[in-house]
Amino acid sequence: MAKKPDRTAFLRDLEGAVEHFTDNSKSNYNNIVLISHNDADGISSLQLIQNLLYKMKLSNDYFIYNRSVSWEHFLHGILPKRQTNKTALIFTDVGSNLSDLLPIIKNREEHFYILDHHEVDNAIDFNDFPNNLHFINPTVYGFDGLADIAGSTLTHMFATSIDPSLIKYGWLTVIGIAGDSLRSMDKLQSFNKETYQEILDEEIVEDRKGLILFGSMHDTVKNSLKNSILPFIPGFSGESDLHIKTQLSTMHIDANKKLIDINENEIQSLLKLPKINLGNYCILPFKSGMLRFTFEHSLLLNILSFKNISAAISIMAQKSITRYAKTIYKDYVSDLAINMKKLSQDLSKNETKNAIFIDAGNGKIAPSNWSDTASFSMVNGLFDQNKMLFLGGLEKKTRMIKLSVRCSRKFIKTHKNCGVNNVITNIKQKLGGNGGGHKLAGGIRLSQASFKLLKQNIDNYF
Ligand SMILES: [Mn+2]
Repeated sequence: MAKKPDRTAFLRDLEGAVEHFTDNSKSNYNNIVLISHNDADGISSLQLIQNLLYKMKLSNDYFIYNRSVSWEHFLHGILPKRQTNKTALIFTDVGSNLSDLLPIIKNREEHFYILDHHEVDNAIDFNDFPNNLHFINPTVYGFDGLADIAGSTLTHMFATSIDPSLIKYGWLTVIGIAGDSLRSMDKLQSFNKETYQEILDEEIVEDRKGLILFGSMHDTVKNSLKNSILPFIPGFSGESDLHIKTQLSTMHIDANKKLIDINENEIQSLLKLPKINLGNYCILPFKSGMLRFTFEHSLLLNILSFKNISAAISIMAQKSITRYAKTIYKDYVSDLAINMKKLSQDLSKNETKNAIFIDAGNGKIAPSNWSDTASFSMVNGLFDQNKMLFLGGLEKKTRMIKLSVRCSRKFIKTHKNCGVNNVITNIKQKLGGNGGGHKLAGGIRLSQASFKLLKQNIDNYF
C-alpha cells in the first residue's frame, strides 16, 4: 500500500477503464449488468451509472448486493449459462473482496468493471489480474476510501469522463459523499472536495454555512438539538422535550423556530454549548422538506436500504418524503440519540488497557440498534479513541453473545495497523465463534463461555 497517495497512477487506471468501456460500448456491448451496494453511496452510484447508460442508449439490469451471501452464490443467480463478451458488468461501491471474485471472473468471458473504494485484502497480486477485469480502486494508491473519495465520487468521475454533461446529476454524487464521509462539507478532502466544488460551480446544489446538527437540520431548534446524532450534544441529544425547552428558554431562543431560520444572536448562544460548531452543509434546491438536506436525505437512504430497498431506490426520484419514510426516519434518529445518551451515561463499562466492553443486552438497547449505536458513538468520540469498543450482549434467540466491534483511525495508527478485522480473526482462532469485518468496524458472535474468557484476556488479542 502506497504511503503518499499516487494520483497519477490512479487516474491512469481510471482513464484506461473509461477508454475500454467507451470503445466497447460503441461496437460490442449489447447489455450492461449493474451491481451496487445497499446504502446511500451505493444507490447514488447506481443511479449515476444508469443515467450514463441511458445517454449512451445501452440497456441495463441492476442488482443490489447486501453482503449477506457470498459473491459466488450471488453471481450464480445473475450470470447466464451461456457466456458472452457482449455483456459488461459494472460494480459500484462493492467488489473489492478480490479473493472471492477473481476466481469467478477468471472463468468468464464477460467484461468486469469494478469501481470501488473499500479496502482490498492485502494478499492480492495485482500482476495476476485476468484480462477481462478493470479494477479501479483509489485505496490501492493510498487514498482514504471515506475522507478522500466516496464510491459515488469515483462513479461520478467515471461517468463524467465519458460524458461531461452528466455533471447535472451531481446531486446524486453529493448524497453519496454525505452518507459515507459523515462530515460537514467544509471538511471534505481530495477528490470528494474537488468533485463537490465542480458540482457547486455548476449550481446543481447549494452550499450553506450554519450550525451543524446533523440528524434533523430541517427541523425546529428543539428537535434539531434533541435528534442531533452528529455531533452528539451532551445535555441535549436524546433528552426530553421539556428539558430542552427549559434550556432554550433560559437562553432566550424560540424552541419552535426552524434551525435554519435562527438569527445571529441565537446562533452565538448555541455556539456556547459543547460540541456545536459552524460548518457547511449542502442543500438540494429542487427537493422539499427533509429531502433538501443532503445528510438527512442520505441517512434516510441508509435506513431504508436495510428495511425496504425499493422504497430507498424510489425516494431518489421523489421531491418530498412519504409519510411511511418520515415515520421510520424520526424513530431512527430519536432512538439513536437516546441510545448514545444511555451509552455515555447509564450503561456499565468494563475498560482494559486496549478495550472497552459495554453491555447493552437485556433490553438496555434493542439488538437491532447495537451496530449503528456503536458506529455513531465511535464517530462522535464518546469513548477513549485509543481503545477498541465491544458493544453488545446476550442474543435471546441464539443464546450467544453478539458484539459490535469498532475502533478509531487513531487506534489503528497507535496499534501498528491492527484493526477490528485482525482482532476478530484472532478471537475466532482462539475462541471460535463467527463474524468478520474491516479495519474500523465488524461484528462477532461467541458462546457465553468464550465471551467470559475474552473479557479476561482481551489485551492479548491486539
Ligand atoms: Mn461507499
